[in-house]
Amino acid sequence: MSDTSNEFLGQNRVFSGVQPTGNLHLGNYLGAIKNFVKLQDNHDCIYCVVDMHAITVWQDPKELRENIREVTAAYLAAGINPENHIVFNQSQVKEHAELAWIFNCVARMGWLNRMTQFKEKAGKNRENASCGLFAYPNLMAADILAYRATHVPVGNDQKQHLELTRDIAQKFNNDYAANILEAGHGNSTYFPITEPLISEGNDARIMSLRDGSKKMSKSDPSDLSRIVMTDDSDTISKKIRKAKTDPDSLPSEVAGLEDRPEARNLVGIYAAVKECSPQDVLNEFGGKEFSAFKPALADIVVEGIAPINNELRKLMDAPDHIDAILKQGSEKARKIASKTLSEVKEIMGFIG
Ligand code: AQP
Repeated sequence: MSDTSNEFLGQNRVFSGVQPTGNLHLGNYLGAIKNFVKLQDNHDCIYCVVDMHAITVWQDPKELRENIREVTAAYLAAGINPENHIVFNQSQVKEHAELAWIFNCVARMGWLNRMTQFKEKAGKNRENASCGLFAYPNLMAADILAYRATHVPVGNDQKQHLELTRDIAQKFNNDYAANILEAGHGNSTYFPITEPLISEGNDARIMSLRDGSKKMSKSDPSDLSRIVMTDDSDTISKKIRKAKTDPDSLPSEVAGLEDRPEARNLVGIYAAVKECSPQDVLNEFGGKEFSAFKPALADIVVEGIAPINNELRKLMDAPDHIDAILKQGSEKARKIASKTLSEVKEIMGFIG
C-alpha cells in the first residue's frame, strides 16, 4: 500500500464527516457533501463516516451498519474519489477514541457546558443524556487533530464545536510547549489551529419542507419534511408539491422573503441546487404563484439530485464493495493517525 502520509504532503488538509444516523437528506448534500466534492480539487481530503458520534444516541445495530454504508455510498455517488483522498468509518481507526480520551483531560467542563448543541439535543432530558453526547465535541476535536487537519468545512451549527477544537489545540500546545520542543517538533506548536472553511455553498441551510423555521433533519418524525438521498424522482416531486407554502406569490426582491420562512426555504433550495443567488431565482420567478414555481423547483431538484440518488441505490446493492473501500480508507487513515498518537504520547510522557 502506498504511504498516504507522504502523498498528502504539501496541500492544505481537510477533515470532515457525516453521522450515519439514517435518512440522509438534501440538507446534508447541499450543506456538506456537495462542498466536500469541490474541495478535492485543491486539498488533501479525509472524509469520515462518524459512526462513533452516531452512538451518542442509541442506534439499532442492523440499521447502523446500513446507514454507515449509505453515507459512504452518498460520498461516492456525489463524486468523492477514495483513491486520491481518504474515505473511511471512524470506528475502524481506534486512534480517534484514544485521542478523544486525552482531549477529555485537556478540555475544561466549562467549555463543554457552553455548547449549545448539547443543550438542544439533550433538551429537558439532560440527566438522562449519554456522557458521550456531552463529550461529543472532544471526539470531534480528536477526529480533526488526529490528522492535524488545517481546514474543516463547517456549517453554522458546527462553528462552536470547531472553536472548541481550536481551544483544545491551543491548550495542548501551551501545556506541553517545552515537551513539544524537546521531542524535536521544531517550534512549540504541535497541533495546528484549524481554520473553518467558509466557501460557496457552505452556508446553504436547508429547512424542513413542513416548517420553514426548523432545519431539515434526519430525526424529524415526518418523512414529508425532507427529501432523502434514496428518494426517486416521483417521490422528490411529490414532496415538493406537498411542501408548505403561504398564500402570496413570490416577491421580486429577497427582502420580501424576510417573514416568509417557507418561501425563503424553497427559493434557497432552488438557488443552492442551481448554484445561483436567491435574487437570481426571484428575477425569474418574482410575481409568480407557487403553483408555477413548485414544478420548476421539482424539475431542478430531480435533475440535480436524482442521478446521485440512482447511483447511491446501485452502490447500496454492492455492500462488499463499500466495505472494501472503507477498509482500504481506514488503513490509509490509520497510518496518519497512529503517527500522531505516538508523537502525542511521547510529548505527554507516556512510555511505549
Ligand atoms: N438542514 C441542513 N441544511 C444544511 N446543512 C445541513 N447539515 C445537516 N442538516 C443540514 C450538514 O450536514 C453535515 C452532516 O450532518 P451530521 O449528520 O453530522 O449531523 P447533523 O447536523 O445533526 O445532521 P441532521 O441531518 O440534522 O441530523 P439530526 O436530525 O440527527 O440532528 C453537517 O455539516 C451539517 O452542518
